[in-house]
Amino acid sequence: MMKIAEVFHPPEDALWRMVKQCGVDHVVGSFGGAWDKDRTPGEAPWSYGPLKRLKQAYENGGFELAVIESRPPMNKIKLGLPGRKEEIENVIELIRNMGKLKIPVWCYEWMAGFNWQRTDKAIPSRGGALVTGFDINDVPENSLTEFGVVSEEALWTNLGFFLRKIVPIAEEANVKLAMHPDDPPLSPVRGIGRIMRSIENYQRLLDLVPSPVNGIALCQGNFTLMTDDLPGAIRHFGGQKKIFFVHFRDVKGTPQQFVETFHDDGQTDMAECMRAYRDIGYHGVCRPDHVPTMEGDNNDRPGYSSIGRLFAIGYIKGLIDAVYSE
Ligand SMILES: [Mn+2]
Repeated sequence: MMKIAEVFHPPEDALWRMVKQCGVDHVVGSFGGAWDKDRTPGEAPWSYGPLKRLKQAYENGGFELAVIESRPPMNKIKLGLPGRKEEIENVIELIRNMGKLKIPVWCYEWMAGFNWQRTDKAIPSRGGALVTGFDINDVPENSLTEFGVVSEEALWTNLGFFLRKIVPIAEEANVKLAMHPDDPPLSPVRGIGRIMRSIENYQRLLDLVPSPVNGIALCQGNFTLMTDDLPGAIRHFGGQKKIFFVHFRDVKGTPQQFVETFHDDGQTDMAECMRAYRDIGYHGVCRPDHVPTMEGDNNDRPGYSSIGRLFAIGYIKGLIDAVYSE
């Protein structure tokens, strides 16, 4: 059965307890932060000690660590720049330590230069709740980054190089590699190619280095912009046993122009998605991912409002109960 997780980092706070009160028992972990008083200067957060203490901190709060969604620096790997060898060594250390600690899934992504992009992070939605959005017309034309123009083929080449190094390590450690899509799923953005942006390209990823550990973080907000048939895509990849992690969320619009939405207010048939996860036998976790900022919360972290998360958890719990009892 699909399980719900939330993402936060130690130390335990009110959000942890609210999420626990909603009946959530799993967490998506992120490392770093000043909470770890035992970390020695120069000790990487992905080394064994800090990772073990991270897992323990979550367990002390009543949460099982299901996924790591942090990454060591990887930009040189993605761009094929000098120094990528050291970056790959860090990823190898992370994967091996996750294996030792039995943390089953690592969520990574292939967005070079910069991560998710929005052109507005305070768009009024239902009842005045605030959501983020993207409009290609609001991206300045001369907005190249310091990395200049980066081709999609270069990104594929570097991804293949990376996977041929990492997949054998992940197989040995029994850690699944879950590739998160580009957000927005559009190419290029600011001169940098984006390859994790279509159903076909995801199939190419899986075929690039075939392995039971080479798979997908199915972020619905992006995948639903790639296809008119998201449930069909879930069945397509789920049939190959390639979905390792789910971001359960929705949007309205196109890759060029979209806004995020409440879970019950987007363009996707969420119930049919849940039926697809049920039918493929998905037993991993989902997390709500981006949620609207609701009354009573500030918009300091757009997409991660505490109250918005509670609505999302309740919605997903109801959907799970309904669909799995059909
Ligand atoms: Mn996502």
